[in-house]
Amino acid sequence: MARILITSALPYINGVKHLGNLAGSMLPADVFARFKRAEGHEVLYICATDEHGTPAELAAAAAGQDVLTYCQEQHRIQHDIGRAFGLSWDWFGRSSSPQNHELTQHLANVLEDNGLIEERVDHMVYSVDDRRFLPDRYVEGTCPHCGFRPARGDQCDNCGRLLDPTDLIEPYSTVSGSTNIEVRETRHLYLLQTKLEEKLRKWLDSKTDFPSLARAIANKHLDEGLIDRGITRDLAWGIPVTRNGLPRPGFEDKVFYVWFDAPIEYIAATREWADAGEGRDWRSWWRTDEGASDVRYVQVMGKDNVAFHTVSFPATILGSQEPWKLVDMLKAFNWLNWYGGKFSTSSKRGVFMDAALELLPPDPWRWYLTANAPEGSDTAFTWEQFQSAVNRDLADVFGNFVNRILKFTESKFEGHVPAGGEAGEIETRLYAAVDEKLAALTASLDAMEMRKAAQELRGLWVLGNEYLQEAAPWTAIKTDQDRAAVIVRTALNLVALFARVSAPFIPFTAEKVAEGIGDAYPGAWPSADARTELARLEAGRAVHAPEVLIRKIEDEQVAEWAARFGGAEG
Ligand code: B3M
Ligand code: ZN
Repeated sequence: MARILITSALPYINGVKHLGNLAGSMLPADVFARFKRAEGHEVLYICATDEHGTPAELAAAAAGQDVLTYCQEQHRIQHDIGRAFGLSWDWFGRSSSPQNHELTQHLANVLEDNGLIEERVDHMVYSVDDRRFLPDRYVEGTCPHCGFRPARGDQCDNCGRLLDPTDLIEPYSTVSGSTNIEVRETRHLYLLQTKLEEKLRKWLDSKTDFPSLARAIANKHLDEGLIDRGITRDLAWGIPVTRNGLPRPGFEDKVFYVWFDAPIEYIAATREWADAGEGRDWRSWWRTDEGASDVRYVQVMGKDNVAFHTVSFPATILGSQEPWKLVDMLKAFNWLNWYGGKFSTSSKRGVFMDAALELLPPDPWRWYLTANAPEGSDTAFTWEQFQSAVNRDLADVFGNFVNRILKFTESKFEGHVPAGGEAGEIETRLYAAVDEKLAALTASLDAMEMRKAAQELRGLWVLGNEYLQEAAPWTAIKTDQDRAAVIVRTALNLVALFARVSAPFIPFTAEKVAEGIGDAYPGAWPSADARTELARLEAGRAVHAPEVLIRKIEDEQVAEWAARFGGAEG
């Protein structure tokens, strides 16, 4: 049994996330967490809302709320929606927690003790009309690298480069739209990443089992050359800047930059988890001198977050010279797009997590988003693809198999697992095929190849249908009761097996199936020994067909949703 720490990128507090956010971080992390728990490992899946920085302030202002109230409300909302989607976080924290304040200030302090933080006089974008500095997203303009407009002050959404607000061409304030903008002097703390370049490269070179997307992005950022990064901002909302536990003179109106404190929240959230329950030890997950060297740490995120997790955050950790656990496996995703373009919060383009659950239960979404995860490249959501994934895979292949055999058992064997008979040649072939698919499914999940894993799972379901088709219990029962018993027993065992291996993907449906078959949920992950796995249910066990497992999506629904949420025309 291993100890596995999983974190998914922390969703920004500024409103309910869209399906693309879900598909590229929280959902795959959840599938992996459920799989690893089923295998019997000790898993800790940590997430949190990312509450600081300009997005929070801007969103609170737009909602007409003070930022504290706004964050509290939005945290609860995101928590509840995540749970409704079945996200099995062990803790869903808040980056504004006292634990994160303390740890962020601590790390800044040791970085400075180690000569890696420096105060610099900086030139920052200042809005004369708004009478304030405009950090990060308070200013937009044209990207100096690719010409995209509007690029945000912290990053260009088009070319992905990290930006400094003063880099922008023809900047304007997002507070007022004013272009009456000057560059003024202000003091900030800089993390001297240039001094850490060698250490970072050495560390990254050792991460040979990072999947290719993560490695490519990480190397690109290192090769572009590291720069010293400002880690404070002229903002009111955030973690106050201290030195040795006291307010830092000259920094009373400044806070740490959101991207400095957000990844630290992975650790702080684990501490929130420990503080909230008896007998929980956060240090054994994070301190390599207190047990965390045995932990396998897996991070999941969208591609735009990779640089922060392979350069900035490791710079903080390595620079501290304290024994903190670093990531072992970083799984990154491309974009899930909405038809040809992007999901967009402001123009209400695409489906958001709350709206999705008003249309359908979580499992159809979970299945589609996993089976079509934007892994190798960006992927586009379309209603037609979604409908087909739900109707063909879930309803026709999975649901149909489960219902067919359970209904048959109810009508011909009084709803009990039948006794008698010996497995024959068809079963022997089935065992071999199931062994192979199970091994492939397990390997894909281990490698976090989500699309492939979903394909292998679907392949298992197909084997069930093919087996029923070939063995034809409805014919056998007319002439050979024992033969029919073997087939039905084997198929019921397949149902039980499917419930266990489908649970990470479609937990709510899997639970109904497990209940129908009288099995514990969630069951243990099966061994790749189908002969044993398919002889598990004892004869005489009562089973029943569950109520509608998967409802098919009608063409009229697709038309209605496409009209309501926009689609091809967008
Ligand atoms: N909140 C950005 C995002 O949601 C950011 C991730 C933080 S991870 C420490 O894409
Ligand atoms: Zn650009």
